[in-house]
Order: sequence, then C-alpha cells, then structure tokens
Amino acid sequence: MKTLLTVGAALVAASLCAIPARAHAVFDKSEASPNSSWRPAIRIGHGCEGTATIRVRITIPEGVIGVKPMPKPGWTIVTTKGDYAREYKALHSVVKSGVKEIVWSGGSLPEDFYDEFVFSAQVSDAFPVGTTVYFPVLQECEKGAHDWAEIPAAGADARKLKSPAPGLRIVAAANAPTQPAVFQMGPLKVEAPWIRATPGGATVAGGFARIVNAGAAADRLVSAAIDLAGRAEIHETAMQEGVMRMRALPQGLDVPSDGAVELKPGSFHIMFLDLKAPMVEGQTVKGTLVFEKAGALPVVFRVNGLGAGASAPQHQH
Ligand SMILES: [Cu+2]
Repeated sequence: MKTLLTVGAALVAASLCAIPARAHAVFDKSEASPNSSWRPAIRIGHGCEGTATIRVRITIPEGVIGVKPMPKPGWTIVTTKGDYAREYKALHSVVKSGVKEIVWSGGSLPEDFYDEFVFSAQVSDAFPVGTTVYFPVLQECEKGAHDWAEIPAAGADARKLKSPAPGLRIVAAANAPTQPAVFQMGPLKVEAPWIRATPGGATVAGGFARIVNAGAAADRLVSAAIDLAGRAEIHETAMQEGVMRMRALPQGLDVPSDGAVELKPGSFHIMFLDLKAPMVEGQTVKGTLVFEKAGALPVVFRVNGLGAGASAPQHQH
C-alpha cells in the first residue's frame, strides 16, 4: 500500500512540475532534433526499498550515436561498444559503431539524495519528428532494483506506466538555419528554399523560394528536382472564376533582369510529384533548380511545418 501511494504521489508531482525527488528515472533534457547534439542527464530521484543506488545502466537505442559518458567522481564508468545497424553521418564524419550501453557502478547514492548521470550524444537522422525514442535504464540498489524499461504502446500515455523508460522526444529544429539558406550562381541568388511537410501518404509537395536576378538579362526557371521526388513541375496558383486553381507552367517561370520572383503558397511554386518518402518537418532536402541561361544550381530545401504559409489552398492533383 505504501508503495502504491508513493508511486501515485510521484505521478502527481511529475505532472504538475519537474520535481526531481520521488520521480521516475527521467532525462533533464527530453527533446532534441534530428542531426543535433544532445547532452542529457539521467535523473535518479530515489533508491529502491529505502536502500542506496549502487549501479545504473542505460541502453542506447539504434540511431543515437557518438555517445560519451561524462566522468563522475566516485563512480566507475564502463561502456559497451558495438556496430550500428547502418552508417550514420555524424558532425564531421561517417560512423559505423559506438557506445551501446553505459554502466555507472562503484558509487553509492543514498535514498535521501538525488543525482544525475550525464552523457553526450548525437541524434542521427533515423527518427521522424514527433516520435519518442526510449532508453531503458536499470537502477540497482543495495536491496532490490528498478527496471525503468517500460515503453508505452503507440498512442498510450507514458505517465500511466509504473516503470517507464526515459524518453527523448524528436522535435523539429528551431527555425535558425544551420547553414546560410542562400544559394548563388552568377547573377542569380536563390533565398531560403523550402518545401512544405507532407501529411502521411501524400505524394505531392510544394516547393518555394525567392529568386533574385541581379543581372542585366532576364533568365527563366525551367525545371527543378529533388532526389525524393519522381518529377517536378512549375505551377501557378491563381483565382479562376472565383476559385483558387493551379496550373502548370510548361514554359517555366521568368526571372526578370534586375528583379526578383517569389515562389510562395498561393502563388508560383514548384510541385514535387511522385514522392518516394514523406517530407518531414525539420529535414533538409538536397535538390537542383535549373535555369535556362545560368544552368543548374544545387540548393538545399528546408522542410517546414504543414501550417507554413497557411493561407494557401491545399494542393489538389
Ligand atoms: Cu501545384
């Protein structure tokens, strides 16, 4: 009965605010973006059966790479390394193997104290935005243990679990681009190219950018491509008989001399068709814009949320 009451109190505390004491084993930083570094601490808020914690083991899921534990005074750290299921692009290299498990032992964390076990890692591109990745933690004490390994079923509430594994929620990168989103070739400059994220199963996506032409001669956007689309067309959305309609511009889109043209929702856009994979918010997508005179310009599109440019009508093809 006492145990049940304790767990109940911990659930209430966890849902009201982040009080570390009495809580489950959780991460202090429980959100990260694909292709970003992440430096979490596992918070251990209580012992087992009133006894001190003497060993903490965390299992690193596939797709979380470059893991390095931070040395912890009074504790011995042992890592287990192994091959990943595939290669991952890390910040400066391609990695094929790394730490899959960390064990802290040899220390003692009394029941009445709270501590954190810290490591650094990189979140790869393996996880779609909106998903949660779980890290089973085994906490062993002088007497008894807590196996924080429960993973909620799809759609279920993790807070209802008795021993939930700490989770990392994958979120879209903040809007600050990690690279300058301007691509230049001769007199042409393509600014902030982006693609609208697609809902599940959609096979078309709109592409947008501002194209500036500083030259004395007009040019023309004649085609576009991304690896993940079977083909692309240049479209215009316009009012026709009181209805917003899209039409293809088979001749392409003029970029006037010493001027600019804006591809934006509700107006000119690139229509990527026959998508081979969904466009996931926060992703970047490599592609090419082809101009009649200037030729092919490689660009990187950023995938923005479904709500981006929300005033535009939905594409209907
Ligand atoms: Cu279109």
